[in-house]
Amino acid sequence: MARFLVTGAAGFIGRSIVADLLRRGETVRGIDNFLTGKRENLVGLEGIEFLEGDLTDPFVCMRACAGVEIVFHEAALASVPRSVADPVGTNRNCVDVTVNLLEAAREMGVRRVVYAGSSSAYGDTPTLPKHEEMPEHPLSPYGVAKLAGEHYVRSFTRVYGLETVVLRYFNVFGPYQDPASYYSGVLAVFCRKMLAGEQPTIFGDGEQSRDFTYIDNVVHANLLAAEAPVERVSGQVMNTATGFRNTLNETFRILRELTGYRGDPAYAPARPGDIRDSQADISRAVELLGYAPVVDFREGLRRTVEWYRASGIATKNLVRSRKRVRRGASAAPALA
Ligand code: UD2
Repeated sequence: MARFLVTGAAGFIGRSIVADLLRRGETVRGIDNFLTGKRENLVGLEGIEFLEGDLTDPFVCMRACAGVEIVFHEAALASVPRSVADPVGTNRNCVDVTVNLLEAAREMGVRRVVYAGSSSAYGDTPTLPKHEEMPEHPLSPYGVAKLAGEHYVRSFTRVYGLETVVLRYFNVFGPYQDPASYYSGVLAVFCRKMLAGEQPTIFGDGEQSRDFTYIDNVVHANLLAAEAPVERVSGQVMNTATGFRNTLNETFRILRELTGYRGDPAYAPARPGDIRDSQADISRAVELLGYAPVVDFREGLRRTVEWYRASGIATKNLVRSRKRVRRGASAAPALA
């Protein structure tokens, strides 16, 4: 019987948490419906008990939670622009799924749920850095959905006594992040394109900034959140980030050095729902979890570029898109 359940186990963040748990010798169950998760992300994770299933089905949630002590809830339909295009799908895969999972966790006697929140909950408030006491003003349907999930999570602590921790992730990046969709995180897209010698596009003037957080920091925070004493952390919301920020223009310049790309970026109009600046105050996670970033932005970018280079993803996509062009097909809309 598995001690841990990781939802969204075939996604970038879920698979990274699973890998760390396995390294520690833990027993792990993973679940994914492959809506955005990738089967190839499960390679190397053969030690887990894997369920293919959709958490919009309450019975699937019950099966997933059976016998489990701690849940890391990473499953979601991420992306601000995707939520602008499909708010209903985002709500279903972020909010409905979370309520179903919490209800199953309660019924099946799960002790603790660690929830993947999002910095998008803060929305476009000018105050920097963002701290957890600030009123949230989510702008995109995605931000609203992730915040609604947080409220459900905290309600299940107050009303039913389920132990919960909300970690508000700030722009996570690193190995295994899907680089091939229009909805992919910007750093994954830029790494793929720049390694393939393709021109990346910056939406807006490039002076928007993010607290880009390397995946190892997020995995570290999750493990701390699972282990921390209940009286200290249950029902709490904590930023999970580095506490710094970089503009996209700065980030492009660092990536140019790391990838060897020689061109300039293209600029296109800003995307609707986009937030200008984001930077976390991480003092609450430091105080309550003993959290500290383990890998800084630049080192994280270096490792990420090396991973994409070694994985051959950039070149594979390049070959595929060249074949499509030769066959006369139009570029697949999934490729950013
Ligand atoms: C939001 C959340 C983040 C996470 C993520 C999940 C904020 C501040 N952050 O990330 O914590 O939940 O959603 O999807 O709300 N961009 C380009 N070119 C591209 C792709 C993106 O310029 O090819 C821009 C984009 O317009 C934005 C920035 O890069 O200004 C970051 O975009 P993103 O999609 O990587 O992440 P973001 O900030 O929406």
